[in-house]
Amino acid sequence: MATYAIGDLQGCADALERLLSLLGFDERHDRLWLVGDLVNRGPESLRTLRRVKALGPAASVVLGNHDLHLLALAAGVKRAGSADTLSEILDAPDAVELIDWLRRRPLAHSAKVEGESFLMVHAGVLPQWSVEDALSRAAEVETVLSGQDWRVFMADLYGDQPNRWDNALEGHDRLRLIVNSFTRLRFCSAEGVLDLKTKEGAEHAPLGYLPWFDIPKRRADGSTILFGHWSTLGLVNRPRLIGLDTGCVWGGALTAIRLENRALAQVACPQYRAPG
Ligand SMILES: [Mn+2]
Repeated sequence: MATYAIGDLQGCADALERLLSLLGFDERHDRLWLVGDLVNRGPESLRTLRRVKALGPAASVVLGNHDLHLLALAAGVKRAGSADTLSEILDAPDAVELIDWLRRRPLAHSAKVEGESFLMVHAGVLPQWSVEDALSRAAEVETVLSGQDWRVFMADLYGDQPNRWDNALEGHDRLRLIVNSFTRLRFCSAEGVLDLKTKEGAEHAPLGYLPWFDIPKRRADGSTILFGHWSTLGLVNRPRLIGLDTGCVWGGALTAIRLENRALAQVACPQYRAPG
């Protein structure tokens, strides 16, 4: 049995199949961890979503910002942008099942693999949060998103404020900051103020900000954190940190890492260009 973590798919179903073949992945024995952003921008979001859902308990998935965007479109609280490639999902005969499955995925996933503790999120973990804090805050959102009133929650999800964690935050402000931290974070200050504007690599940190994982005395550093979302950062493979977004949909590569021994596997991906 092997446990493989794979970076942002963004609808690149062909790359996923090629990578699974390269790994010799066997869903009866092996496990797949996916860092989120299963869909959007790429060519085959519907095929990708169906494939991952069909893996059942063999796949552990956390939600990314593009997955949430799909949920917002399905909830009718946002309109598709020109670069979105999600209409085939919304128009599919199994759209309801796919959306209901997706909104029941977590924001954070933790497990031990051969004695090592791993925590998987899409983008980042605020430096003020321990692993236990992160899991309990993720659970607050998961309860709402998997419940009856998830569309109401989606309608109030978007925005960049508040931009700093405070345990006294309540209601949708609290949930919005939790979601932004897990699914959009790249840079923050030592005090935990989020910068949600800068999308370039680590050398482009705004003054007073650092990549979230380089903030000194980060409280969740007892677990190895797996994340994606940051394609301009490229592959990160440090003692307690693994970043897996290697820009598959942008003509980069799709990367897998075997958690038992950190063996890497990659397939090259053609840059997707939308027709027309
Ligand atoms: Mn993302």
